[in-house]
Amino acid sequence: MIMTIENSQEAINLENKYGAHNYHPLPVVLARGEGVHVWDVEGKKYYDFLSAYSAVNQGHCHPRIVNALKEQAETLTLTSRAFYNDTLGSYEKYMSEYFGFDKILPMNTGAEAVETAIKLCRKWAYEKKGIAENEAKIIVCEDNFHGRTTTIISFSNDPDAQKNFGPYTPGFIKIPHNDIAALKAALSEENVAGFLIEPIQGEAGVFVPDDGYLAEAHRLCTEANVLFIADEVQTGIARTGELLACDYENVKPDVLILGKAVSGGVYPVSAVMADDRIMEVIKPGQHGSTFGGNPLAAKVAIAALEVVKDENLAENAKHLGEIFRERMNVFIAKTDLVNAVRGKGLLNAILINDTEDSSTAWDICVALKENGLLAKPTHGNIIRFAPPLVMTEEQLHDCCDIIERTITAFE
Ligand code: IF1
Repeated sequence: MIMTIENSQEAINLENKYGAHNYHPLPVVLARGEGVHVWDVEGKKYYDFLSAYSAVNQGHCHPRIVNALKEQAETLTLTSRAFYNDTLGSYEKYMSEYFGFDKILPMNTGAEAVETAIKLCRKWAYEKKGIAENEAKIIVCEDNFHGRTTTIISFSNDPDAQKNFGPYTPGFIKIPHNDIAALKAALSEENVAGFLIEPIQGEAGVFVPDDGYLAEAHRLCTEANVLFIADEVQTGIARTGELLACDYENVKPDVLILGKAVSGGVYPVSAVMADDRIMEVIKPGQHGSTFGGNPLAAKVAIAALEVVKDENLAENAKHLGEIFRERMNVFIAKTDLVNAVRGKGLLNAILINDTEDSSTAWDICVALKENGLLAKPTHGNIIRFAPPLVMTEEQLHDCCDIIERTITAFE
């Protein structure tokens, strides 16, 4: 029997009783979303300043994307890859041309796409670079977040993500993000196959590397015949003010990983993009997924990416991001509670002036919720701010007013 939720507390109680406790959500129960706004069960309206961790860049329930879903849902939802269908080829062509690669390997979640990229890199290393089988090493960055599968958490240094999930997958070398000397040293090691990097580290706290870092890292990888693998699951799809964060430095990754806003948050869609010289190592039966590239995903993703282009979301994110950081810096000069703001486009974070283990950042987010804006701390004293990219300048100023007013009340 399906229960109708009468009030927020009822929903919270149900999740507490029947759901694994693998999250600690902010105490708000959402019932509807439209554009930059969401409403809770009691009908209270909020600005969404998290965008489902950058999956809803196009705004909640974008009509063009929802209509694409509806139309395809009444036509053909899933065939599996045991047969061809009339949407996959056009989707693959669309994605290859949109991002400038020869081919796509379509998957569903970001972690699956990261796992796919790791397998692709290793296979390329053995079959093209000539590294001895099972000896391939992939360089990763400390404080990375690439998902929650067993192999991915094997190279995490976040105890919460890793502890008691062993034994761990070997074959990874950890170096600090934004450190060229460390990358040079790692590239001189034996059997290096790839370098997997988030152009901006999201979960770690929106760490933007120095200008030129990505271009130099990519150059060094090319020189060492090592694949530069960009995880743009969170930074991609116009979030940072360019279509991809790598675009700021004209870096074309050897392997590009996409997810989240590829579908505008309407359906799980992820993808790995690469040119033939790499993608051709995958032969029939060597990788796949029941839902990978299904007709629903294909039509939803095309609509979501058309919206990114037609509504100039990258330009808007770049423009509003500059306004946001400017307003925060003026505010920071007037308050002791915030140390810094950092980010690119509309992927930003503020640093609360308190100890890592203090609850101030959390308490501020609860107060922001009371004042009609939803955001959540990443780690400790860092609050990530990532509104949908369809926000207007007026709405952004309204949100900055709420943020400043709320934090000031904490002084
Ligand atoms: C959660 C974090 C963000 C990602 C990058 C791959 C994935 C993610 C750069 C995996 C996913 C999500 C996961 C979600 C919360 C969110 C998150 F806080 F976990 F770290 F955004 F920063 N690469 N990030 O950011 O994609 O399998 O989730 O589709 O697990 O709570 P996924």
